[in-house]
Formats: sequence, C-alpha cells, structure tokens
Amino acid sequence: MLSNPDLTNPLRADDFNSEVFPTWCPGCGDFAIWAALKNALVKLNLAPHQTVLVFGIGCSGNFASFVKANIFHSLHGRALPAAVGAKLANHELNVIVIGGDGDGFAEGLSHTIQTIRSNVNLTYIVHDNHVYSLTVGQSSPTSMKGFKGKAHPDGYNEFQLNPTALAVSAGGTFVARGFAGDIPHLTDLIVKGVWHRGFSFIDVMQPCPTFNPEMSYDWYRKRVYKLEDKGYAPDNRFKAWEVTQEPLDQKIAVGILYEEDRLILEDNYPQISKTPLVKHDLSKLDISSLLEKYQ
Ligand SMILES: Cc1ncc(C[n+]2csc(CCOP(=O)(O)OP(=O)(O)O)c2C)c(N)n1
Ligand code: SF4
Repeated sequence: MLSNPDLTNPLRADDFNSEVFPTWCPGCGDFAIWAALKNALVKLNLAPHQTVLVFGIGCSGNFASFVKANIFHSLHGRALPAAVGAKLANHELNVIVIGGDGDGFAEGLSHTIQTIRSNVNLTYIVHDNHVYSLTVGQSSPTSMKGFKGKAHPDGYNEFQLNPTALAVSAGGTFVARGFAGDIPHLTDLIVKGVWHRGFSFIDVMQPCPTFNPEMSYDWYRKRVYKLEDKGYAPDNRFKAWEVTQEPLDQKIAVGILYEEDRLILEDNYPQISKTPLVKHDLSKLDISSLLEKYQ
C-alpha cells in the first residue's frame, strides 16, 4: 500500500475536508463516521491523493461532497462493482467504499454477497441507519420489526436482514460492527479494516434522528458492548455466527467479529497482481489471434 511520502508535513483530519461543510441533519450519525474515516486516514498516513473513496446514493452517499480524496459517486446499489473495477485497474490504490443499508442490502445485495465471497482487497463501510433516509423514511432490509415509516404507517413486519450474519456465512474474511457513538473505536476498526488484506466489511450502527428517531444514540448506548471487553477472539467463524444471532433490540456487539487470512481475488490473476493494469504497455499487446476466433 502507498503511504504519505512527505513525512515533514504530517496529515491532519482537516486535510480531508472538501470546501463543502456537510448538509446532514443536526445529530446525524453520518457526522461521526465522517470524523472516524478522516481520523483513520490520518492514522494510516494516507494522503488524500492516495485514497479512492467510492460512494453509493443516499444521505451516506452525500458524504462524497464533504471529503477530499479521489472520489467516485456511483449509482444506488452499484458502489461495490465500481470499486472492484478501480481496485483491479490499480491494486496499489487504497480503495474504500461507503454506502447505506438500502444501497448495500437491498438494490446492491447481490454485489455485496459476491464481493464478500471474492475477497477483493477493499474496505466497505455501511452507514446502517435501518431506514432509507435520502428518500425520506421508507423501510430498508435492516429496519426493525414494528418500524413505523411513511411506507409502513402501521409498522413494518418483515424479517430483519442480519448483515454481519450474512457476511460471516458468505465467507467474509473481516467482519466487524461499529457504532457512530464511539468515534475512537470506529476509527480503530476502519484502520484495521484497511490493514486487512482482503475484503473488510464494517456495518456501522448509525442513528438517523430524522427518519428513525427511536434508534437514537441513547437507544444504542443501552445495548452496545465491546467484544474486546469480553476477551472475545475473532478467530472462529462459528463463534462469530453466535454473536451475530444476538437480538439487536437487546444487545449489540461492536468490534471485529471474525478475521481470517485468505487468498484475495487479485492473487488469482498474476497479470493484475504484479504490475497494475493501468501501467501495462498496451501498445505491445497483440490480440489478433484472439479476435480471429470471432471472425
Ligand atoms: C438505481 C437507483 N435506484 C433507486 C434510487 C432511489 N434512491 C436513492 S437513495 C435511496 C435509498 C437510500 O437509503 P440508504 O441506501 O439506506 O442510504 P441513506 O440515505 O439511509 O444513507 C433510494 C432508494 C436511485 N437514486 N437510483
Ligand atoms: S435524514 Fe437521517 S441519515 Fe439523512 S442526513 Fe438526516 S439524520 Fe442523517
């Protein structure tokens, strides 16, 4: 991975601010994730030009306007394929993907599962506020049973998708849960996610006071506990699965649930993993014999 070459000019979190101050509602958990990401990039010593941030569409995706880095604001549900493309084109780049629970667990769910399986070397941070916020308060796959939104005035009654259980069962090699109410802890998770060689999945519990006021910071604080405080070791997929089954309305474990070293997607393709594709000399590439097959 690249690192900031100019050690005489150490990075500060403010170096990652764009000219636009966030337009999120007062009290929105997105502010905390914004802060944690900037802190993490400072700790990782990665300057803005050394990081690619790929966003979906949502309040979470609006983050794209509030941060300085190489930014790609993609389509709703399609941030992961765009990020995989960037990473495979130049694996020397540090690529972080940011989206909402609607983005990654509804329209983009198949991309989430396939990218977890492939173990491509990316970090994926989900602003999981358990609601579609940008489109003003419809239920998402992670909405709690009984959630009352505009599309469900009498209460949402479908089975709640469990993102960390999904990631553990899909072969995730770094599965973590964070909380926007603990910025230092979340910063640390993002740093470890970027360090991890493989796909890092970080499901962040994010309050949305405007469209999901019940799941407030206080609501979370009554339930959140840190796995590391319990002496938990994230080295066993079965144990991780057990943690994912704890009912969210009663206790919410944060920290790394599971981590494992495994071949990454890029390892299967030496033509990608040696020299980045963008540095290949295409002028010497002869594909005429390949094209003949299709004539
Ligand atoms: C392809 C496509 N489908 C749907 C939409 C409409 N849309 C925009 S944001 C959004 C949901 C946002 O919810 P979430 O991903 O949870 O992000 P949040 O706003 O809560 O951060 C939807 C359905 C869109 N813009 N593009
Ligand atoms: S609607 Fe919710 S998620 Fe969107 S900016 Fe406001 S508080 Fe944040």
